[in-house]
Amino acid sequence: MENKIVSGTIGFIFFVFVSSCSPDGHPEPYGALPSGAQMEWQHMAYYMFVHFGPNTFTDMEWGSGLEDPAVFNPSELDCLQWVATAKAAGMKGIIITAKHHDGFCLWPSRFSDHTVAQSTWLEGRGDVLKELSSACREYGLKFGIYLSPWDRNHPGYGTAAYNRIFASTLEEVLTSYGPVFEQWFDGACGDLSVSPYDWDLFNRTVREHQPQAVIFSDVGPGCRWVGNETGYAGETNWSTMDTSGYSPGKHAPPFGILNSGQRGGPYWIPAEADVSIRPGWFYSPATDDQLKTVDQLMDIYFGSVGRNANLLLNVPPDRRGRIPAGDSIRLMEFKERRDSLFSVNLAGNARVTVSNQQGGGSRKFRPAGITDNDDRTYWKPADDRTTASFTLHFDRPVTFSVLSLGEYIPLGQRVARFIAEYSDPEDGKWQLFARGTTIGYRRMFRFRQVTSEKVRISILEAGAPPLINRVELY
Ligand code: FUL
Repeated sequence: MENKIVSGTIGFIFFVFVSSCSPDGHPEPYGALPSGAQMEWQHMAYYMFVHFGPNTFTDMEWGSGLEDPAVFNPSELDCLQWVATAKAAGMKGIIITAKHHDGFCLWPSRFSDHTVAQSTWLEGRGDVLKELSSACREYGLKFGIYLSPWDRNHPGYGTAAYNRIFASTLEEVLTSYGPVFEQWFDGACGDLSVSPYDWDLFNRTVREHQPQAVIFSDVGPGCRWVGNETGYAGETNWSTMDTSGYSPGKHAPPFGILNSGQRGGPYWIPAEADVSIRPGWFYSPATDDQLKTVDQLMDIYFGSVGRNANLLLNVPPDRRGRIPAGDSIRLMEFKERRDSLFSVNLAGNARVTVSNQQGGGSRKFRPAGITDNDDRTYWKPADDRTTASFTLHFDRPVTFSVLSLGEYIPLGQRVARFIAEYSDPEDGKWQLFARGTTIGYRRMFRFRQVTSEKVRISILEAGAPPLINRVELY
């Protein structure tokens, strides 16, 4: 009896598997593909970076490691306030500098004597990671760790023993504070001539203890640095790359490659754009009046999230251990601007026609998959088509100044060139209003207002039949 149930279950699974692969036009995957964890990460789009530590109190960007741990003494540390701020700002998680280059650990590490335990804060009994991870859980935000391999304090740094010390430190953090969505490895380093970093060991340690964590570095493997600290991905931005022969830091790929990825690269390593709301990464009273404006933040948003990257925006807590009011207000203004811009997606009301469609009468891959606001549905032209177009028809003219497009990336990033046109209300001729190269998970454009009853997107070049699952007009 039990056996029957088991074999019945297997039969069912087999049936589902076979039928989902049956020849009804289900597209073949193309090139490197994202993992489930990378897909979840991609959906997050925008999250907070928090630089906090002795530098907050000494007005430094790179501490020497010789700082007296007593300098770390936030008077009103409140991680709930950080998390509430991030949540209200529309961010989906927080990555904290658990240990920056100065080596100071924001948790009482067993592998260092330069930590919160040696500080004056809460008489050495505090643990920032504990407070932050539990605040994240309470608010439903994801928690991420920045841990600098470069350690200007640790006496073992640069010696053969250091790789094990760093791996143990990593293991300690990754096994003490619950799920970690991203492990951030900084490429900046000191003298490694005696003993280079053992990246395989570091990555293995992450995989062992937090298999779902996306590993960030100059070369991934989970996601990659975008090649600058200004928050901009390339207008061309492939999530694929060939990292063979490269490693984080001094042997990283050229900035241009990091910024644009590589068409046909064998690994899926999407870009993450990191930038600070202030001129520096750490808090300084000198930068209180130098916050990025809402216009600058909007430009960065379109330059990162709008170019197939995730945005990691740094908002450093002050010496009280709170996000200053000015920064918090700026985040809310930025959120309000996005909310009002993206409030009504005009494309949702459009009728869609396509130049070509998967044959066989399949209801899957219908043109409506482009506008139905469902990430899992998409339009697919016939198997032999790598160019195709779709048109949005409106009952009456609509006015818009933003276009957003997206590919169904679980089956690979395909589009290499496209144009967007509207039909001129005067003479019905097609007028170009945007042109681009890659699309990927999301590609957004801003332009001067357009009014029309018809909008046409033409894919002019793709490595395989384009699978478009998103078009939005605002
Ligand atoms: C860099 C570091 O050197 C900066 O201090 C900062 O942490 C930035 C995010 O990464 O490599």
